[in-house]
Amino acid sequence: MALNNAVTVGLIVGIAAVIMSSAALVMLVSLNDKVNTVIGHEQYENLEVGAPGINKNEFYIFTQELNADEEKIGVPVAVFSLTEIVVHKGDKITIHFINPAEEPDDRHTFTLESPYKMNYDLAGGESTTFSFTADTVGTFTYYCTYDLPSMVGQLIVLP
Ligand SMILES: [Cu+2]
Repeated sequence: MALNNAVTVGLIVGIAAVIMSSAALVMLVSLNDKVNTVIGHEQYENLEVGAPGINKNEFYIFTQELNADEEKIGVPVAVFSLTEIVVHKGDKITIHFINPAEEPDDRHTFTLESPYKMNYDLAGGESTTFSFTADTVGTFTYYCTYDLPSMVGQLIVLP
């Protein structure tokens, strides 16, 4: 009889333990889901990782003539070294625009239509630095007036 009682108590304790650990597991899983949701959301909305030694919203753009036969290919073979600039509305952007060509005749421009209307025209060997505020959200193509349609990049202004 004493043995039976002990077995019964043991069984009850065992069942209770299983129920409690299941409940704990369910709570843990749901908590984990919540944490993942929060982390996932923050990663999507806010996570930005820079690189050592660079200032936020400061960009270096070089012009480059690719080693290719322009006549044969049929389009200009010059490019911008940086073809995508992603910023947020209200950011003050600084661009260092550099034309490292040996020949002064190898001109390139950094040009944007309205609302960011600008046109910086550099001879080979010249460089310039300019700043502006990203006050309009959207995607804006910057281009070189001498090397369309191929010498382009995109300024992307997020909300
Ligand atoms: Cu160009």
